Amino acid sequence: MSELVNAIAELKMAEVSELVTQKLDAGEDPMAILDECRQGMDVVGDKYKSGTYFLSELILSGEIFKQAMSLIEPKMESAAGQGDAPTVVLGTVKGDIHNLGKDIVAVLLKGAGFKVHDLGIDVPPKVFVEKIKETGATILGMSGLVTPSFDSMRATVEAVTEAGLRENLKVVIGGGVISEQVLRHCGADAFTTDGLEGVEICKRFVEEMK
Ligand code: B12
Repeated sequence: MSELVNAIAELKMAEVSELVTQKLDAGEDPMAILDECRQGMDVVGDKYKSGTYFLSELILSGEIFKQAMSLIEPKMESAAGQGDAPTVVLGTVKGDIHNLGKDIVAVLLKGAGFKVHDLGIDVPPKVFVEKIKETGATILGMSGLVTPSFDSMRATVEAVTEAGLRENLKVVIGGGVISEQVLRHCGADAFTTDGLEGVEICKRFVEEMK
């Protein structure tokens, strides 16, 4: 386990900031630093699952991650490259309040030239539908980290279909717990557990829709 992964896993806020700053100053790839932070969060998640950590530690880990992100984010926008691309409606689905991963994806997509409408967290299907109608978005990105979010994603895809919008819309879902099985369950077009891959998927969508 790297020093940074360990510092996050051990919830050492000051040490995390110090290590991230050192790495950025040394010219390390911001995405690689982000990935280490993400690995640290996975360890926190495992500790929570096994009963070593409780909700308070989970909350603290979120704050530590946010602080690390505030240092990494300014360096990230150019990491995904520039380009011309259409509108993405993005949000964390109903019943889920995890926003850290979604926020990263928003930054990466913007960096890649996409216009992003971020609806925030706990977003009901009809709010996604309204925003897609309003903006004419051709890509829908949904984030979900808890099991109940799978049904919300499915309900959102159904709502979009009922509104007659599905034909001209590509749907990508993401989040640490998302899998091929979830993809099939909710009827999306692609899934990922990695933000940069999410950007590549959206770029692919653009090519496919041409
Ligand atoms: C931090 C955290 C919290 C924080 C969130 C703070 C915040 N502001 O987001 C708080 C404390 C609020 C929280 C609450 C809860 N949490 Co929580 N949490 C976590 C933890 C430790 C880290 C999540 C995280 O931010 N990771 C870092 C980000 C960067 O990674 P990411 O989200 O995967 O995002 C990346 C990719 O997946 C992708 N991506 C993400 N979204 C999208 C979307 C698109 C469109 C694309 C293309 C890509 C993409 O890009 C990102 C960058 O690479 C995870 C453990 C884990 N291993 O994930 C548990 C975890 C997700 N939580 C869990 C649980 C159970 C809960 C609670 C139910 C706890 C409780 N008893 O109340 C509540 C849920 C409340 C709710 N209704 O949503 C479980 C979920 C288990 C399950 N399968 O249901 C986990 C897995 C922990 C565990 N192992 O048990 N949590």
